[in-house]
Amino acid sequence: MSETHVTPEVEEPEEPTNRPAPTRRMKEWFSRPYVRPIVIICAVITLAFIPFAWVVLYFMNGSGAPASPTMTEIEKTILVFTIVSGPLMAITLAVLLYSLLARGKGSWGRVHGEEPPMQDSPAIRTNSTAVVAWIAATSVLAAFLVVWGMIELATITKDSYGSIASVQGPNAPKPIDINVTGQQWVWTFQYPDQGNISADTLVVPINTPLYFNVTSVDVVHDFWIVELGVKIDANPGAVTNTGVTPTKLGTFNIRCAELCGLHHAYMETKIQVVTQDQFNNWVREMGGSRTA
Ligand SMILES: [Cu+2]
Repeated sequence: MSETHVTPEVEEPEEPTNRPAPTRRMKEWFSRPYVRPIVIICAVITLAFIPFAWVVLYFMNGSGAPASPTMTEIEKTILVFTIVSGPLMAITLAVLLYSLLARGKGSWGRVHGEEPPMQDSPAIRTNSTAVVAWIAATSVLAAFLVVWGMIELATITKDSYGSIASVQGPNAPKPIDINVTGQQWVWTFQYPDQGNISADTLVVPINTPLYFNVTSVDVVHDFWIVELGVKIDANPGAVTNTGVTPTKLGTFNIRCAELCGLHHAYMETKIQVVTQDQFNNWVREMGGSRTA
């Protein structure tokens, strides 16, 4: 269809000019009537979307997060990924919205009814500048996300699994082992180092690495300490391990993050992050002994 509207000048072999062809093609492309509105819609959507990264964090922080270095890293990743995905979503939505909604004549118009199609330049599918720019931009973006993700994953793994190995020195707090058991529909916590006391609320001292041995006695559950950024499956017949160091005093949420039956939504309890003295007192009250 577009051939009928190609102006003769475009088809003519070009005289050598002082302006290179790609620049001229880009200029032509930008002068197309729909490019400007799409670019404007794109900019508006991007600017409107990016603040949502902070809205998400605001709601997460409302309940006390981040309460551990792990959660700090997770929040940073949410922020960066949301910001980076903003312009991408905007390009897609801008083209979609313009194609669906733009009507009438003028620079915002699209063709409909009996109106003749507007003058258009040649299609850009053979525009090597656009192809190379698009592939380069998306490759750089994908590479950035992969590298960022791997670095963050390594950091979080070090914070959790590696927290035991990294604690050294005479004054370093000794890590606390905690056996976590999920069953329909409660969590139970057992402290092997504190005289095997057990509780249905998790009480832990601040700034002390915790090491969780997680299992289940019936179906698959998922042990999730929301504000500390800990989440790992609880499988029957197997033990999974993770860890975290709480760095904020307070009471936070523990939930089950795996649909596990009728009362799954109510399979929740609390974690109380307290001072070392308070923790020692709690252990004594529970009839345990501080063997650590
Ligand atoms: Cu569950």
